Amino acid sequence: MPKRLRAAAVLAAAAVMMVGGAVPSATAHGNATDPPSRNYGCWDRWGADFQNPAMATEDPMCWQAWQADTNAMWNWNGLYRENVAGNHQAAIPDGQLCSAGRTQNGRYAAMDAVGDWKAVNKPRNFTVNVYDQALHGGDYYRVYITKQGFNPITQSLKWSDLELVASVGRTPPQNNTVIPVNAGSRTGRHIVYTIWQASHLDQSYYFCSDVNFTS
Ligand SMILES: [Cu+2]
Repeated sequence: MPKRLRAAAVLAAAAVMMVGGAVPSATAHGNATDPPSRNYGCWDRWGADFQNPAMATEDPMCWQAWQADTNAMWNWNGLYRENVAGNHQAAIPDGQLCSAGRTQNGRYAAMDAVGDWKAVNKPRNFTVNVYDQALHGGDYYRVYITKQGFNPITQSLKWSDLELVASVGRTPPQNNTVIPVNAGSRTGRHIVYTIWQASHLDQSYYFCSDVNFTS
């Protein structure tokens, strides 16, 4: 959608919210912005140029995601499930971790595609930034990283591939929650998997971020 139309759509959504008195959580949530999750990264890199055919070769995993469902990027802040009651592993089957179990009628299913997603370089000590656009706050945040030996370019992500490396408890509403993470002795390509349990209701977010550990 051209930028002008996107702005109009945002205004229209805002008008509906004001008329209906709906809570902002209906349209504004959040995502992991650094290291960027798959759908946030694709929106950030290509949102203003998503029909550029160069994406097919420069950023093929984003290309397949845009072809599959542009709404996964326009709704970059909506990758969540509700009423999971903390049973994340029961709610999300192996192979569907990056789409939150094909949540929202499969809108984010392309995030589960196995391949060479763009990865950002990180040192072993780094931070995960979760952008809480809607100021939900958090009951907790949990950060997992794939075990050394897992190859995100060729393997589908399972729960058993992950190790918990950081967790944060109750967090007041704030736009950016910065979580320090130590990746241990990991090297090379990995997936950082972040769960954000929002506080305003039982709303759980799941983010796959592709990284390359360089030190
Ligand atoms: Cu929300």
